[in-house]
Amino acid sequence: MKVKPAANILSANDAIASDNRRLFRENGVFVINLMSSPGAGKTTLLEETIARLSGSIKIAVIEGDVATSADALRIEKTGVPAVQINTGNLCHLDAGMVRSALSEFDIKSLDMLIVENVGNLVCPAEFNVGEDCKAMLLSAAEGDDKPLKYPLMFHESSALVINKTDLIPHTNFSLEKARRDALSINPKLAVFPLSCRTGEGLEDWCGWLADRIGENRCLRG
Ligand SMILES: Nc1nc2c(ncn2[C@@H]2O[C@H](COP(=O)(O)OP(=O)(O)O)[C@@H](O)[C@H]2O)c(=O)[nH]1
Ligand SMILES: [Mg+2]
Repeated sequence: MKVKPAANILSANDAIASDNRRLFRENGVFVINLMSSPGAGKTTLLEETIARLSGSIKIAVIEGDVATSADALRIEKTGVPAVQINTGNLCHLDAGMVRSALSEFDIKSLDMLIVENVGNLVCPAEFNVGEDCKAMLLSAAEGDDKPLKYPLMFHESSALVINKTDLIPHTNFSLEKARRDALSINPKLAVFPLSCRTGEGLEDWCGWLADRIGENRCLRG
């Protein structure tokens, strides 16, 4: 029986991720890899972000789920192109899967490609897909102990969205503890507490994204 060491799988993935990154750079598209546990609100955040940014920024979305096209259908309703990847039993998207979806888009016309990863707090952080940055969503309903229990996700991300702040009064979630613990793992994290339900805080998050896209345009001419 042949056993493939995990290190080989990761380095094979990194080689494809480098190719993806080159393609994104050549075409001037900013790519963000969005990660969270299932139900934290990734697709809702994308719907709200698209509603605020798609007037001035050309966006496309790759949706990763174990099964169904439900999330890609939700995104298509916003008017933004979306491709669904079903991973079967796999708990993350890898660079090859993202690569296989790219032919569905006119990459050159895009400012930003958002990859919504499979809902999982472990594996997505281990696989680069060629993104410029990773962002992580934690919802108030999940508990404020998650940064310390799943540190890699927080360590690898450039931004942390703390979603469902409207639910905080109904939980024992401490925004301050979640923020403090996340920053202890990664002091460079940009933290955005917000509620996709009420809209509170969404402006700051969208402003951060727009700034990243602006920097990307300058960098790539
Ligand atoms: N109360 C509340 N519910 C939210 C918020 N954001 C998302 N949800 C709900 O959380 C559930 C999961 O959202 P979804 O976007 O599908 O999560 P995903 O699995 O991470 O993509 C849905 O029922 C959403 O309506 C929020 O800010 N507040
Ligand atoms: Mg989703």
